[in-house]
Amino acid sequence: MPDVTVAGSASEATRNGQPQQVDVAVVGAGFAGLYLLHRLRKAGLTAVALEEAGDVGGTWYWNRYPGARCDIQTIDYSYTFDPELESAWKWSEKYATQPEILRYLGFVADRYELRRDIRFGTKVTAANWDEATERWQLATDNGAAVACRYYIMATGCLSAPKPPEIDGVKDFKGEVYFTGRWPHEEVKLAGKRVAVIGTGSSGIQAIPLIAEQAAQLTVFQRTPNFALPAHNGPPPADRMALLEGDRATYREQARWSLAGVPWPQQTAVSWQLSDAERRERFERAWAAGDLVHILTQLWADQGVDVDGNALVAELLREKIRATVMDPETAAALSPHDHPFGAKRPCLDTNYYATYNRPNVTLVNLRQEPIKEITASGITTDKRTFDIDVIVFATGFDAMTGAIMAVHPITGRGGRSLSDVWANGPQTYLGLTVAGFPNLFMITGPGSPSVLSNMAVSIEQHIDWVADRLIAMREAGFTTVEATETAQAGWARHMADCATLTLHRLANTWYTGANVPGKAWGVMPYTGGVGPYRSICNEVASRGMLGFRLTGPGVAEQCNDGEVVRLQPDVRLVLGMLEQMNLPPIESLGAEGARDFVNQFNKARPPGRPVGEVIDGTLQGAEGPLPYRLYRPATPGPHPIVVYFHGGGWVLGDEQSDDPFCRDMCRRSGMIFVSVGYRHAPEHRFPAAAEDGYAATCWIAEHAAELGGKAGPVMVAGWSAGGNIAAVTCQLARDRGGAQISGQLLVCPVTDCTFDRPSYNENATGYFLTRSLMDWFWDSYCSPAERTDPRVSPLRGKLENLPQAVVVTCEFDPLRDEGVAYAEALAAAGVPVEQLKARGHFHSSLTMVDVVITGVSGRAQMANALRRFAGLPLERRQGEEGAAPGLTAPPREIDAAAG
Ligand code: N01
Repeated sequence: MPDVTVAGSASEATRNGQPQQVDVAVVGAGFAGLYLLHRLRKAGLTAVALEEAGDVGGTWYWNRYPGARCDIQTIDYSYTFDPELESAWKWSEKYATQPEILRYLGFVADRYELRRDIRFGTKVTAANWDEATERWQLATDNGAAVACRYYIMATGCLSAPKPPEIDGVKDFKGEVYFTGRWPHEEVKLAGKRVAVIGTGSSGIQAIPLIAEQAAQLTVFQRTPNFALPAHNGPPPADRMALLEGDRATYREQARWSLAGVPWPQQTAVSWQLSDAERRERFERAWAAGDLVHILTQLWADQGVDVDGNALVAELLREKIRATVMDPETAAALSPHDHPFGAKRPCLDTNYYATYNRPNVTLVNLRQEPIKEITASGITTDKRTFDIDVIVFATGFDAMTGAIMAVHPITGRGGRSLSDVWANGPQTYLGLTVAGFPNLFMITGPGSPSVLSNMAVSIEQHIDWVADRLIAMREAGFTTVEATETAQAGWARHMADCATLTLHRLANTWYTGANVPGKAWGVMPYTGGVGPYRSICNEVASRGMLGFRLTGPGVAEQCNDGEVVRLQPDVRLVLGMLEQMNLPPIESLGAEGARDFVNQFNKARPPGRPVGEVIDGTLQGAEGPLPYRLYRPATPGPHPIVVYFHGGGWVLGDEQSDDPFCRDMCRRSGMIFVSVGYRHAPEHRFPAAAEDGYAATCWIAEHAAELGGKAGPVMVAGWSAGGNIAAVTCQLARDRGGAQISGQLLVCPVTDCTFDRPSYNENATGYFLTRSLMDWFWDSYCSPAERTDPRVSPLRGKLENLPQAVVVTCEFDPLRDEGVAYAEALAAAGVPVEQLKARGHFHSSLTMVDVVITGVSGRAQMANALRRFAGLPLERRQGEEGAAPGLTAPPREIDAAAG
């Protein structure tokens, strides 16, 4: 039962001078508010929506400027909760106009009789959590106050217009319009001198139509934006066929996609495609006129890699140059200051061609900033423009503006949301805020929202919230509140996701940079709609993880914790592996396991091109061994790194870490020689160790022949290869050569005991299991042999070893023995740097182009190698700063290392 069974009507409440009592108060009657009312009603909860506007529509009520349309195809930008609603409405265009979308929302409001629970012309002016009654008290500017158990902000992400921050706006005597608050009556621009300030989506949609009416249009542009033609018309036949062929599957795919529109995921990365293939894909995307298409269908690295992105950005600039006749104007319209997609790109109709009209002038504010607005026009620091009408298309205080417009929102202990968010929004799942019980935000900061098809994200949020309210009612809970731990964990996960994409490289409204004084940070969740949905589902299925629930007569429930501790791409990889339901590798036997690894490796993306790859043979401890050499494209001779692959002394070969070797060769500018050492169980201990040592000596002796620099070599290895690299350093010290200048040990095996905590914490679920390690050890050596430093280097003498970098991953059984080795090296006076990869698993750093969050870690490793070789350090754009999840070396280890 709802806790307040009688929903006092507003008029009744006003008459009594009492607040209107409801279970749920909703702010806003746009896309979100309407569906929310419908769902709450179906759940038997009493609700009222408070809406400042005179009718439903939200952003579509206010944004009536010429050219206003959606920029997600309308068949996708629709409600999907009711198949009958879907068949009752037909969109006339691929991208519907604002009036048609507003009609649709009116149609929905009528169909479900929603208006009777909406108080129009009513602004919520303050919201206060009353601890005594455990209810929110809302003040309004029109009619009765509202008291409710749950307070839900359905206020939209782009609904609080941003003031233009230009001196003199109030002095202007002509007409002034804001795209975000366009008048209902017709605005007559014919014969007038019009200025448009702002070239975001609103400006870009409005400018071509204003140019057709105005005598003279002057566009004041601060930052050029990427736009591509919408090619509007009827809904495209191919997408309609997909939808109508199997509507339920289409909608479900949208819900689990990255952006909320079903498109397949691209796997080919830019450098795997020829120029002609890339151009062909680009032209197809250009012709499609679809933002989601061009943002997701070109090549897999366009949104995550600066080089992959630069290719599409240049193709877009080429289109601008081809359309705009005046080269200076074309140059001014060409964006260079942000990666494509990092700032919201636009869909246009004749935007660039509009600048070829004789009545249109572009003013580049980067060259001549606006000094002031005067009574009769606009003055830059070079010229004065006489103007009759100014249109401000200057955007919004996005994501937080409309939430904070209700002020104050006071939570537990009288804390105000504006104080809590002073340094940027803090949320759990973008839905809730610690300290603000029973407050929900639909598509709030921290959720996919504006980086997705809003219709899909809105439905997901509302379904999740409504389902939780129903479950709470059934269990007798009356309050729900995010914990600080969960919220802090979400902030970390948000930051990890943001590091994956290029949004962090642009100053945009996504990051709050468009509003002076606003805290900077990527506000929407960049991890994708499908992953986000699975996380929300996980929170619910794990007993409302990260929430505290209370109620009269029921025991408090608080299942505290962080819902995502893995790096976002690691989570996806492990999820995919789990779905494959693979048999344990150790159950396959050595041959079966090798076949499996070979098949697995064949399916992964090939490594990046390097200058040259040569296969050869070198002399091992007891005979010839294969090697593969990777040479950088830069002029040599290069320093040499002897590399040992992973595989538990049983699996892999000199080619099995191919993408990693290529990547490290490119980044470090060094030759990598990957050694095919002998494997167990055919060749047991100490075959691999002795081969490692012999191969290192051979490579050092043949450095010049291999095209390398004479002098010391370096050694590197991953997993069991890290073990061989560490052992090789000890043997080289004890046997008088080869000369080794540094060792890079990535998740190395260093000791034979399984009793460190990481072996228990990460025993299963992270691919390298405890049981697999058991099998590896059994295959390689007998229990009696295991304490020999040639397989447990931690038990060896550690003084006078080459300087080292030891990399460990949080979710790896081998983590603690790696840390122990680094600490022991440091204690023995060896200079050592530790890199601890937070949220990563054993294979993270070698899964090049799959685990993208490993990039910065590899950049740091490459720099360490360069340091070993006495070369200057390298920095690439987009990889600066702290590595995602990689902490800097603990200072005490550095200090101990002297
Ligand atoms: O706002 P914006 P918008 N002096 O912030 C400039 C959605 N939307 O309303 O980039 C001079 O993008 C500012 O310059 P700069 C869509 O998600 C969707 O256009 O800050 N210029 C920028 O050029 C979109 O992204 C549709 O340097 C000033 C412009 O004003 C979001 O809403 C349609 C200035 C603002 O661009 C916002 O779009 C419309 C100043 N003081 C909007 N202040 C659809 O198609 C700001 N600018 C669905």
